[in-house]
Amino acid sequence: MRNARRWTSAALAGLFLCLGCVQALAAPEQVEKAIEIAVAIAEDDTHGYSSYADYSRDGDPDYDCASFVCTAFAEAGFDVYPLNNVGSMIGDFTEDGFFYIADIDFSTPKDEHLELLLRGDILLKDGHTELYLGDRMMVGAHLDYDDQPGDSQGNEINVRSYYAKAYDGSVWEGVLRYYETLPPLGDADLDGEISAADARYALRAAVGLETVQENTLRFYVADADKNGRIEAADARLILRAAVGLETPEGTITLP
Ligand SMILES: [Ca+2]
Ligand SMILES: [Ca+2]
Ligand SMILES: [Ca+2]
Ligand SMILES: [Ca+2]
Repeated sequence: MRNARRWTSAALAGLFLCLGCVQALAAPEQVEKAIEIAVAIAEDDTHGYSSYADYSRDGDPDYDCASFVCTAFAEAGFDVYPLNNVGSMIGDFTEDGFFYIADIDFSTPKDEHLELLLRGDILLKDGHTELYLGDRMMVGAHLDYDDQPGDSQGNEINVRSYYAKAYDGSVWEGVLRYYETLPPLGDADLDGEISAADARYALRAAVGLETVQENTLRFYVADADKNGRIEAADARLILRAAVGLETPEGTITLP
């Protein structure tokens, strides 16, 4: 036990040095297309915010938060309904290759939870959604500020700096993320590659500093030895895999 603890703190100390080596990879090509469409809508101020009815938020000329994000993904070729409400997005998107990831703790400081976000993640909470762009930026449709169609002040739909906590104190609850291929076994931070950051995440989960719900994508990949628990042994296996000493056996198995 003492040895395990010593290994744990030594590994954590070493791994902290490695943070920052993993950053803003490009999203899958089709997600990049959705980002491009979303940013173009945001920059075209003939489009503003409206949420009253489907005909007023269908992009002619205005959108609400959900129709803005969903239209961008629909126009990029995803089989999703452009006029979803926030409440119907998870069901619709997870039928088309997206995973809903609900175990990121958005109440932690930004520096901690931003490590777990990827460019192209769709941020969700009850009643609101925005699209994360990486590098602490996001794009979304917020509010109708000028009380008329369009975005005369340029702040109704725009690219802005990332926030976790809204004025009402609520934080994001999860993200919808698209994978062209499932993340490899051991990829505990779900960014598609095995690195020391994954070992760090698994280790934090093993000692209770991160909560990983069972039957989630992250649980399956973090349990690198596939024994049904996330423990220091998984972190050790992932760390060895990150430096090429071994490969976690097999693939993840979804329920
Ligand atoms: Ca705008
Ligand atoms: Ca307006
Ligand atoms: Ca990773
Ligand atoms: Ca395990």
